[in-house]
Amino acid sequence: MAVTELLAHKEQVLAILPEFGLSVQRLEVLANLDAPPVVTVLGKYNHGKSYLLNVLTQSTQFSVADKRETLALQRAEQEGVVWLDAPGLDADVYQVDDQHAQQALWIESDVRLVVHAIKEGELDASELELIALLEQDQTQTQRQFLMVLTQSDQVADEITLEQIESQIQQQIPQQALHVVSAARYRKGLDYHIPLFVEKSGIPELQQQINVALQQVPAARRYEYQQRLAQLQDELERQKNQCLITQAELTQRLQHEEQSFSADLSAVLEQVAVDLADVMHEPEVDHALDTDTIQDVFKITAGKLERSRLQIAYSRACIAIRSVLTQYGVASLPKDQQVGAASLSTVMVAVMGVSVKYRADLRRLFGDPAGRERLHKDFKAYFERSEARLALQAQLEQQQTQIDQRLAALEVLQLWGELVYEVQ
Ligand SMILES: Nc1nc2c(ncn2[C@@H]2O[C@H](COP(=O)(O)OP(=O)(O)O)[C@@H](O)[C@H]2O)c(=O)[nH]1
Ligand SMILES: [Mg+2]
Repeated sequence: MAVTELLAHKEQVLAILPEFGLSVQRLEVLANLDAPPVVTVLGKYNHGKSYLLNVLTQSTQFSVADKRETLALQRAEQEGVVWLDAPGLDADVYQVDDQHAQQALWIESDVRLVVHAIKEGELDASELELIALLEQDQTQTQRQFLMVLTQSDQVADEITLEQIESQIQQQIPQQALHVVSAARYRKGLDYHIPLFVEKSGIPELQQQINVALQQVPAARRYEYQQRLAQLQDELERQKNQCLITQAELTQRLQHEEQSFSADLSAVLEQVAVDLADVMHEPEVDHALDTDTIQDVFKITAGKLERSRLQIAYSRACIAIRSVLTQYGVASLPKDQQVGAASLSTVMVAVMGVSVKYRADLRRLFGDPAGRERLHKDFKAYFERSEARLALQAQLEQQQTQIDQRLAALEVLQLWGELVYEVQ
């Protein structure tokens, strides 16, 4: 039941936290409370992993050879414990069957036995790297591993053995070393020589493994909670980051709107002041004079007045346009644009194509209601300007991301309740 729930919702979590794929897979394993504990041997090939497993399981089911034998995972279940023989740790083998090794190492196993043949001397870089990872993992998740130095019978004398052992101890001071000879143990059994069995180190190792196995249920519970908490922390962190970005965007939107409004009002007021003279109704308005055919090449009072109005109007337009340009409100929204670029400007859309008469100027700029209408119209185009819409879209995107993270957090909450009743 619980495992099914995990499977049903894990994609929702993985979609947001793809880098936690391994952790989610491990959670799935841990969610299966009835699963038997899993012991895995790890180490370089030919160091005696399979042989050791055969001895520990008192069987011959793991294939032993002097060549690269174990390429795939081999598995045996015995008395409620699953034993896994992982492929060799060596770089080339590791690449071929990396999947299997990773699966065994990080996803399936509860107890790891790191096997190193003592006759090979010190641990090499790849072994040390693995041990560092395992130490880190153990600290974080309480998942255990044991260091097993095998084939002790292959070392010439006791002094050499101790020398190598102390060298290795210096390399990994935190770890207890379990020195064993699986061959000696087997010989002891086969030929009924108890001293060989005793001296093989295998009974002590078995005991240590048993201790580790007894701790598995508690360790699993701890690991489950740890991993869940880690995912939760990451989701919370991301959600909070989105909230901060969202607040910043909202503030920016508000700030820009206020400052656009203020600048626009200021320029419209200034235009009204600048045009006051021109808008003032004279006793005789020559602008209204109609010119006759004889006046074509003459400078008339009507022409002079009309050009005065037009120049004043142009100045007003330039002042307003500079504010629009400053806020990126030069062109119409895409859906309103027409073929002629000049007609696609916000100025033309709001002001009309031309203004010739004093009454027009008064209507547009002189009357507070006229200025208010201009303000409203320009503001509407401001709200639909490209930069503004992009900001709005960003804001919505943040909300989507927040919602996704909240939903994933609910899934995790459920995982906690379903499996170990994590609060
Ligand atoms: N003398 C001796 N040989 C061993 C011992 N353990 C393994 N071997 C031999 O070492 C070789 C490699 O062992 P194997 O278990 O296949 O190594 P793996 O590749 O790590 O699984 C085989 O020939 C085994 O017989 C041991 O304790 N003593
Ligand atoms: Mg093997």
